[in-house]
Amino acid sequence: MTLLPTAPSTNSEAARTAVRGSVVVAEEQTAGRGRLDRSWEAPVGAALTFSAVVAPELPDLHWPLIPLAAGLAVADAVRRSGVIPTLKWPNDVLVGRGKLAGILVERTGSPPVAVIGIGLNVDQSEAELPVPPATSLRLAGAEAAGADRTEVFGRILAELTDRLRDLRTDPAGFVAKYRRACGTLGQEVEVQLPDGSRVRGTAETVDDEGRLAVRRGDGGTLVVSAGDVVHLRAADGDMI
Ligand code: BT5
Repeated sequence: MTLLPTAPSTNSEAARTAVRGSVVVAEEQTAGRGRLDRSWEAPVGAALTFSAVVAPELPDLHWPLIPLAAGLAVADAVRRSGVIPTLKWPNDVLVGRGKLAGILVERTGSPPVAVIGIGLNVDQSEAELPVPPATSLRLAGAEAAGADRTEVFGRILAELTDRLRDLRTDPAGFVAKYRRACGTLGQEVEVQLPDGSRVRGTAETVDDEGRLAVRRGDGGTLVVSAGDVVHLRAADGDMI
């Protein structure tokens, strides 16, 4: 494990050397990255920001399940801090409406490795969080011991190892577990596709390749492999 006081992005740092089995942790990221050129912001020392390099030994078909496995690992790890997380497809970890953790998985090298980047808000106050709705373990009511960064870090790595093993040995069982944990299913959603278009419908299921199936108003089903999902909340008009 490499612990850096500062790095532009732990994903970029981990991908530079791409040593399988390595983990790069940074106390501060100066150019933390989200998906689609978005940024990840966290104050020094209040969050967990790290990237693990793994050689998952999976068929290409199952690589899209890796981010889902990372989301599930984080959700299971933080549950033991006393908070109740839900997963928003594909891999946002929420508590209530607030985003607690973000995940960025990148594939690099030949033979390929997966760089699994995780940003988890641990000790931020309300003022230290960016918009849109975001939360931290502390704000979500984690017990003091549950919000210990070293402890949570260890739990996430252990869960991640287990979920990646599930992916290899029982991918269908893994997806079944993911479906049970995914708060998106059954919700009215709006999906923003990579080309910028938007589709509304009901999130029905996640298929064995990790894609989200959305039933549109006209009865047709759209299968989405990449995109951003907004949960539409008819009751209060709110979206997350
Ligand atoms: C993600 O992207 O959620 C993936 C974030 C991955 C960050 C980790 S940190 C370690 C590793 N090294 C990196 O450089 N990255 C990874 P996306 O779904 O695109 O969401 C990005 C959006 O989340 C931003 O546009 C903001 O709106 C919001 N955001 C930024 N920082 C946040 C935070 N600390 N908490 C909650 N939301 C945040």
